[in-house]
Amino acid sequence: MEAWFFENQTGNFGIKIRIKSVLLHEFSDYQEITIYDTLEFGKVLVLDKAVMFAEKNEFVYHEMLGLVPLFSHKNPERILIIGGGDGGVVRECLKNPFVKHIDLVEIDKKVIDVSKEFFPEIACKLEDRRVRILAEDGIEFVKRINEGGSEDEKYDVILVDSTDPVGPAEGLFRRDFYEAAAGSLKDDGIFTAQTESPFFNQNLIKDVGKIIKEIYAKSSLYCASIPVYPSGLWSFTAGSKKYDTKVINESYNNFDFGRFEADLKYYSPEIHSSSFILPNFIKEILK
Ligand code: AG3
Repeated sequence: MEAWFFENQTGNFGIKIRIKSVLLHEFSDYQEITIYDTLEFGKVLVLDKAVMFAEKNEFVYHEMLGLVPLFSHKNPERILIIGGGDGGVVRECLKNPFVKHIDLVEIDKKVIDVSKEFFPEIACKLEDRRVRILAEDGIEFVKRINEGGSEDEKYDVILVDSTDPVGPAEGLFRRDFYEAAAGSLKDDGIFTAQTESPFFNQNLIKDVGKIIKEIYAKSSLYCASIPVYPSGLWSFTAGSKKYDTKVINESYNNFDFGRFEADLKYYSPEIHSSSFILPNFIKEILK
């Protein structure tokens, strides 16, 4: 008998993926976690009925969230990732030659554990000595640093790898979080968050874009295509205190991107700059 997984991506639209088997189904303290083995995309991680990634195309999202901000920063040594317990963004950040330390603050330890077990190629760098994993609430974490953190504790780059703005991630789309995150960055820091679909989440993109523009000297939005996400087109919003995130920093002039050829399946210097070229309807959202 054929078995299918359905995600209702909006009230009126969804995707279905034919599944071979259910590898895991359980409830953590925060959410429902399901892992399917599928015919088209390999293993798929689903949180609260929303697809987080599929093995066959996770590289797009993880490379674009991890590498665009890092390669526009002169020397991103200290990185904070909020969410991202699967380790995909950690794996990408460690491709940047300057990274010395990554704090991964994931509220749901269960996501980290199941990712290590079922997605070793994504979670592969979680044990790296440069990575510290903290199973706690990212909002509380940045508030603490913002209120009492020393300069050394602050970050060069903060990345938000969250689920949709419902359930545990809701607060990660709110102004108080964005302000505390900005206060947890160094004077030339860069903030980047995944900001959902330009087709289905226009209000969210508009609201987040407005807040980020108010907080940072420079703000921008870039996109990438992710087949398993709602509408397939995905957005990332970046705020920067100093650097232009649209351009690769001069400090990488001699960096050999080719040496990652086997590893970089989406990102390249050309993709970096072209992902900021937006169709008119997205420019309109940001006006
Ligand atoms: N985080 C963003 C997933 C959002 C997808 N939304 C949906 N399917 N409705 C992915 C986490 C990967 N590290």
